[in-house]
Amino acid sequence: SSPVELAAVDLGATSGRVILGRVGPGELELRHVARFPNEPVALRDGLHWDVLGLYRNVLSGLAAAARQSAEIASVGIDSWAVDYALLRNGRMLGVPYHYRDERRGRRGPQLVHDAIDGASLFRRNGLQHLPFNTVYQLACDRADGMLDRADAMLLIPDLLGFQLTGTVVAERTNASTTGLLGAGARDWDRELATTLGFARELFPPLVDPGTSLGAVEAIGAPLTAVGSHDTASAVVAIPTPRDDIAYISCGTWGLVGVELEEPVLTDAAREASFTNEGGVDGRVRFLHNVMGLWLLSESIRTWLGPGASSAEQSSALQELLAQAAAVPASVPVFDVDDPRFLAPGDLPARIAAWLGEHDLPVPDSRPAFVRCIVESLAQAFADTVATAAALSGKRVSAIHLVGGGALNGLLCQATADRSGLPVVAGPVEATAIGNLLVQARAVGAISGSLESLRAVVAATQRPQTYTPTTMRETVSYG
Ligand code: LFR
Repeated sequence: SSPVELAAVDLGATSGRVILGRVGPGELELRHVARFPNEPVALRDGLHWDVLGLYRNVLSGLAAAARQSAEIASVGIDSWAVDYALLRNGRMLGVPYHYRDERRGRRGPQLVHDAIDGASLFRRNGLQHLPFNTVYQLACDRADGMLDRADAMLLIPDLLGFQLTGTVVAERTNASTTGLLGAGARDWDRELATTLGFARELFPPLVDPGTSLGAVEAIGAPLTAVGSHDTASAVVAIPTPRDDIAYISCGTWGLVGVELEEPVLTDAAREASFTNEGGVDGRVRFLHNVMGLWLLSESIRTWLGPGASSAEQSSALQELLAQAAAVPASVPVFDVDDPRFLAPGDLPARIAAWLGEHDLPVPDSRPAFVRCIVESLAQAFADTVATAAALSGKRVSAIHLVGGGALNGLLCQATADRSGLPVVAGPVEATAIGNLLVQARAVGAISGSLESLRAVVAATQRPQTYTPTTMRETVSYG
C-alpha cells in the first residue's frame, strides 16, 4: 500500500487545529494547516461552547487543507469528551454547555444519585465520578424540561460530523464517557437510561472507530470515525508497542493510567476515582483525570487579566516556567484534584486558600507559584501511575507523556524525579496522530493492530527521555 493524505480535525478545550497527514507503512508526516482559539462564552444561564464559531473554523480549515493537498483520502474529527447538543429533526436546541459550568456540576450528580447510588452506577458504567459526565448533564436538561422536545443527543465530534455529512451516529470511544454505556458490553445501557427518564431515541446508533460516515461534499472526501474522544486518539499514538508502560495524556487535563483488555470495576478502583473509558480496538483506558495544565493556564489568565490574547498568555507562561526552573523543588505541594479548582476563576487565590487551610506556606512570587503548581502536578502524576499499577496489577517500567505537556521540560523532569521512572515525552501532537493513524488504517494505507500503529509512531517521531535523579529499585508496583 502507498501513502495517503488525510485531514485531522482536533479540537481541544482552548484551541482547535486542522492538520494534514501523509501516512503509509513506516511513514508519518504532519503539516499544520489551521489553528484557532476555542473560547467559552458565559451567558446568563451558564457557560457554553461557541460551537458555531468552531464549526466555521473547521470548515475554513478543511477548505485550506483541500487547497494544500492534491487529494485528501479522508477526514477525521476528535474533541474533548462528555459535552453535547440536543437536536430535534436535525435542528440544534440551544447552545451546548461547557463541562466547567459550575451550576450544572452541582445539580446533576444530585439528580442522578436520587435514582441510583454512585456505587451501583460505577458497577454499570465503570466511570470515575466527574460532576460533568454526560449522564449528569442530561439529568439537568431533563429537570429543565429540555428533553421533551429532543430526538437526538450528539457529542461534539458527532455534532460536527452530522453538520458535514448528515449522518447521525455516536462514536463509541466518546460515547463511553457519557456514563450511559455498559462498562462490559459497550452498548447503550437502555435500562439505566429508562431509570433516569431519558428516552431511547436520544441515543443514536453506535459506530466504532474506522467506520466510514459519508461524504464531506466541501472537500470531496469521506468522513471516517476515529477515536473521537481526544484521549482515545492520543493513546493510539503512544510511541511504543510495549505493554509495560503507563501513559499521561497531558493537555488541559492530565489523563494518567494504563491500557487494559478488561475494565476494573472494583470498589478500590471506584474509591481511587479511576475510570474505564472505551478505547480504539476495544481496549480499556483505565485512568484517573488529574487537573492538568489548566492550573497553569487559568492562573496565567488571572494574572494577565481578561484582555490578554492567547499569544500573550503563552509567552507569559514560557517566561514564568523559565524563572520557575530556578526556584528550589522543595516548594509545598497541594492536592491538584480538589474540586474547587475545576471552575474558571482566580486559581492562585484558591490554591493559596488550600495551602493556608493545610498550614503550608503560600509561595511569595509568581515563579514560586508556578513551581508549586508544576511540582504538585508531578506528584499527582507519580501517585496516579502507582495507583493505576496497583489497581490493575500491571507492571510499569516507564511513563509515556504525550500531548502539549511534553513541551514542559520542568514538568516532565519533576514527574520522572517524583515517580522514580523514566518519562518519555512526545509526540506533542499525539491526538492528531492517533486520529490520522485510525483513518489511514480504515482507508487501507496501513494495516495491523494498535501495536503496529504505535510502531509507526515509534519509527517516525523523536520523543525525549527524562531520567529520574534516583531511579526506583523495583519497577513493579503491582
Ligand atoms: C481531555 C478530555 C478528558 C475528559 C475531559 C472533559 O481533553 O477529553 O479525557 O475527561 O476532556 O471532556
